[in-house]
Amino acid sequence: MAGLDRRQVLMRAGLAAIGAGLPFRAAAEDRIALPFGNGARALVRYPGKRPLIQLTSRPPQLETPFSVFDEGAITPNDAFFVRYHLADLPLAIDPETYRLEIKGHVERPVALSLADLKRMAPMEVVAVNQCSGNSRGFVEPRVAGGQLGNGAMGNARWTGVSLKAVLDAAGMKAGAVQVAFDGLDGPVIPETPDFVKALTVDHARSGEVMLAWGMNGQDLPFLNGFPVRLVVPGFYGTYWVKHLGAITVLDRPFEGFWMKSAYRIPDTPCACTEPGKAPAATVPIARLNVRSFVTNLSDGAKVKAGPTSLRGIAFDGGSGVARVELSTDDGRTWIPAELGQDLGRYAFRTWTATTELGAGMHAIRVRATAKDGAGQPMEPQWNPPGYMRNVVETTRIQAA
Ligand SMILES: Nc1nc2c(c(=O)[nH]1)N[C@H]1C(S)=C(S)[C@@H](COP(=O)(O)O)O[C@H]1N2
Ligand SMILES: [Mo]
Repeated sequence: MAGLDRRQVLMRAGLAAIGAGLPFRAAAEDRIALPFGNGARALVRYPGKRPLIQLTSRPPQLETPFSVFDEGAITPNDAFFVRYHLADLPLAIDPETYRLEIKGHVERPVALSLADLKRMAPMEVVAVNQCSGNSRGFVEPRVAGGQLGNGAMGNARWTGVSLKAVLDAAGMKAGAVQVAFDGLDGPVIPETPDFVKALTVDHARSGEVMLAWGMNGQDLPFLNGFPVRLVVPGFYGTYWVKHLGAITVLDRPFEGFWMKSAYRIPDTPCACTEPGKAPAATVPIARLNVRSFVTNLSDGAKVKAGPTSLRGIAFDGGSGVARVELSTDDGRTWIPAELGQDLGRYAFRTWTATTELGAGMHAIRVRATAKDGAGQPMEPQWNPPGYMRNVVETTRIQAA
């Protein structure tokens, strides 16, 4: 393999292994149990990743072990979760010949190389990518779909160019209403609809949506969208199209399966329905709701009685975290946590608190309130696809 350095050779070999659908199965002891029925999972190691929790192997779907979120506000690239819908992954992308097409309802269709994109004015944002179905495994009554714990989320510093600048290079024509994004992955059988997502023209031109090639100061890992992915701060991961191949400006709303039929939520203020009930009307999923987690103690942990340090993370869809509070008395009283460094309104916000725990069992509840006033419900809300779970989380702890 002339012209390739050792790292590239290793990467090629790893990609070939992903393509061959190798199970990457770890030793039998490398298994964990997520805390719900049928929660037994293998921890597997993919190229460029530390051992992650495997949901499926074809396509690869990997969840971040929750302890990673206690390492800091930034989720390391090798621990970042992976989600694909389609098993035909674009393993042979050559960054030299890669082109991103901008076409459709534009004055001048263009095909930009990675070098072209990197010559444009760069921008950065720290933002949370969270799958709509994160935490679905906890939903009761249970719903169909990937039974995820809380690890289908991550927070990274994304580097790239603004989508607006790229659209301006092609010149949108009057009458454009939406912009569609197609990744280079595809279905293995032609009956499966290709993964294409769309944003409104106003959102696409907001200046916040990015074409990112960098993640935490490095190239995007292959499994997180190499060489270029969409970053839609504040919006669920489904819009963050990986391995971007084509951007198409449309003069009518996009009607493809992944917008029209999938990733839709009840058109109600809570995005919820009565458990078991189908919604009367649905809309495409959009912004993240507010969530918070304890990261340093897991459910069932044992601690020494006395002052106990707690820490964790909180985030929302872009208004920013106003406050985080803790309760040890089933939500009757709440004590404020101290917020950590502010990495921007789309980022994880770390928090710390100390509480006095006498000997015995304790249920620690954590809730965040966003700057737009939104909070978290004490009781879980339900919808048929199991999206947007944001109940106040409870961590049971034994102090002795
Ligand atoms: N090309 C492509 N992009 C995609 C997807 C996909 O299946 N193919 N899945 C989306 C979904 S549903 C999520 S949650 C995020 C996950 O991003 P990650 O794999 O980098 O964690 O990718 C999004 N982008
Ligand atoms: Mo997702």
